[in-house]
Amino acid sequence: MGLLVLASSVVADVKYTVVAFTKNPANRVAVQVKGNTHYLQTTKDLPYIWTATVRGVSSSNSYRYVEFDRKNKMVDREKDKRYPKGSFKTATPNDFFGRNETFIAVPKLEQIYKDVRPKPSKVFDNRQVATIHFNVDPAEFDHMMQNPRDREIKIKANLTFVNADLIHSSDNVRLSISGNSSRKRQKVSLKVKFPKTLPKGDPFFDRPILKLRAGAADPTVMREMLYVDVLNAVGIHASETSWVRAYVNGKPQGFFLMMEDIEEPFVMNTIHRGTVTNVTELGSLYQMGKAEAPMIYQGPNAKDYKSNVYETKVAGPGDKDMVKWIAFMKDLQDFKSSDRDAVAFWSKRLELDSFLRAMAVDYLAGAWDSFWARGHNYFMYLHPQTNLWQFLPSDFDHSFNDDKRPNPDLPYREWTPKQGSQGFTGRPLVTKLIIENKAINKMFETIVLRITDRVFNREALYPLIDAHTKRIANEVDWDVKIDRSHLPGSPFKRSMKHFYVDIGEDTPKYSGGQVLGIKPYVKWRANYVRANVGK
Ligand SMILES: *[C@@H]1O[C@H](CO)[C@@H](O)[C@H](O)[C@H]1NC(C)=O
Ligand SMILES: *[C@@H]1O[C@H](CO)[C@@H](O)[C@H](O)[C@H]1NC(C)=O
Ligand SMILES: *[C@@H]1O[C@H](CO)[C@@H](O)[C@H](O)[C@H]1NC(C)=O
Ligand SMILES: CC(=O)N[C@H]1CO[C@H](CO)[C@@H](O)[C@@H]1O
Repeated sequence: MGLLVLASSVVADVKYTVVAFTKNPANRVAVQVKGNTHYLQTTKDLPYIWTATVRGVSSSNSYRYVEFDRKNKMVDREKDKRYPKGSFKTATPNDFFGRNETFIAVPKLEQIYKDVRPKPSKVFDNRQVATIHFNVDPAEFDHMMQNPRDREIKIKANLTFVNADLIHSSDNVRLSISGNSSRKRQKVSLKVKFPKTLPKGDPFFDRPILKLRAGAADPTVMREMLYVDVLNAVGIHASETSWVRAYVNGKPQGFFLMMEDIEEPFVMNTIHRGTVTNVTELGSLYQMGKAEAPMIYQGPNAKDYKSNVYETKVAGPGDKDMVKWIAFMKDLQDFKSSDRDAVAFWSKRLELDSFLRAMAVDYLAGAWDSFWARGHNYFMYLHPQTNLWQFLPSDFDHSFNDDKRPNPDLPYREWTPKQGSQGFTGRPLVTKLIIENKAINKMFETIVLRITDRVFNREALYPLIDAHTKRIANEVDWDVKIDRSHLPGSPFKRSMKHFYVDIGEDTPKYSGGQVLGIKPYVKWRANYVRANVGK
């Protein structure tokens, strides 16, 4: 046996590939393996991707990357060795300099409702951190970054996306700043739109409109990822999510959460699973989130509604001037919560069960900037085949005890703000169905308890939170050290202390009031729900 291993390792060659942004453009990267140092090569087009095939080594040899200056003096050396553990044979994955764990295993949550995820895309994989590099005109980019509130600024960029298995370049993507309140901060979110998105033949693995979410309001940068993990486990359509470190013209831009934006390609590929490729076959899609969007009927005409509340993204067949959406709100207005046929009534209009699951997660995760509490951050899609509305949640950074809210002991009935409280106009889809109708309330409580028993609890979520923590800690550490002092907006004052405090600890004691961090929040909310819901 030993002889065999020896024989195979003697004849093997290994190709090493690492992404490295050297301290100086004249510097070179090398790999140290079996006591020897071998220089890696790069190309003019992709000067940060380094490769070399080394003879006479095997995948069982540990290795490490180093950086030399032009006088062959070593100026950097990876702190940690890389122990491949037989995970590749003749070529390393695309490694990243200074990060020895190219993959970190992430536990899977139990799939407790039907999995509605699309076919996995090569781009989204939360076991790894991808690198995105943008080549831009420096003056154009600077102009955009200095004017984050100007929504008209969109620049061209040439992009290269590198993850462990893939190197993909696209020229002439459209780059802009995205978000609303986050535009006030030094670290802004970005939007990337690939050219020729529609119809088929899209250049980025069917995910052509992406956001790089800065997480400027979330010191853990993890809340949205966790929220999507939970949505996936309970069978709600959600944007795919991946970690990325971004560079612009060779300089660090920051650590982001890359998410697909909810636009036509999302509906085609995620909801219709690629069976629809022509926009004309889509149903109606409405976006809500810029102002409180309570789904309250105010009249039969589009002009009866403020223009920024319900935004038509796609007008499906037979829909114009919001007629289909207004009809839904009218039905909601006419519905009496004492109706004994409520389930049948709503099952003809709404994907009722998935709406209830989305609301269960909204309440459990305490998403205080989402539909239930604020009327924000959701879409409604009228599926053209079933003719049912689908509730699609989006934007989850204000969740999991963000800003120390809500109190874990808050009953779900109080998650709807009271009439008359600051600007609140009501939430009939929640109050009439979930709170007041007996049959639907029973369905909702059953769902909340099922999710709490199997997914939203300490046992299931702590290992996942720990894996994400391990995965991103050194990326966050890199991010918080980036100098953003030349940018407008409120300073990005962060440290690793904020990161760990906001993730929080497994506190043994708690007796009402506020908790600090994602972990204790999950634990105490699950305990609260188990002790109080359905009793
Ligand atoms: C990365 O480095 C750490 C610390 O030296 C080590 O424990 C770990 O096994 C290394 N991981 C890999 C994949 O080599
Ligand atoms: C992007 O690539 C095109 C070639 O496809 C080139 O003409 C252009 O100069 C590049 N832009 C930048 C900013 O590098
Ligand atoms: C999309 O469908 C419309 C209506 O059927 C048709 O006119 C159009 O050519 C189609 N577009 C593509 C790109 O197939
Ligand atoms: C910073 C920023 O652009 N905020 C805007 C968010 O959206 C509201 C409503 O459209 C605007 O009033 C804010 O100026």
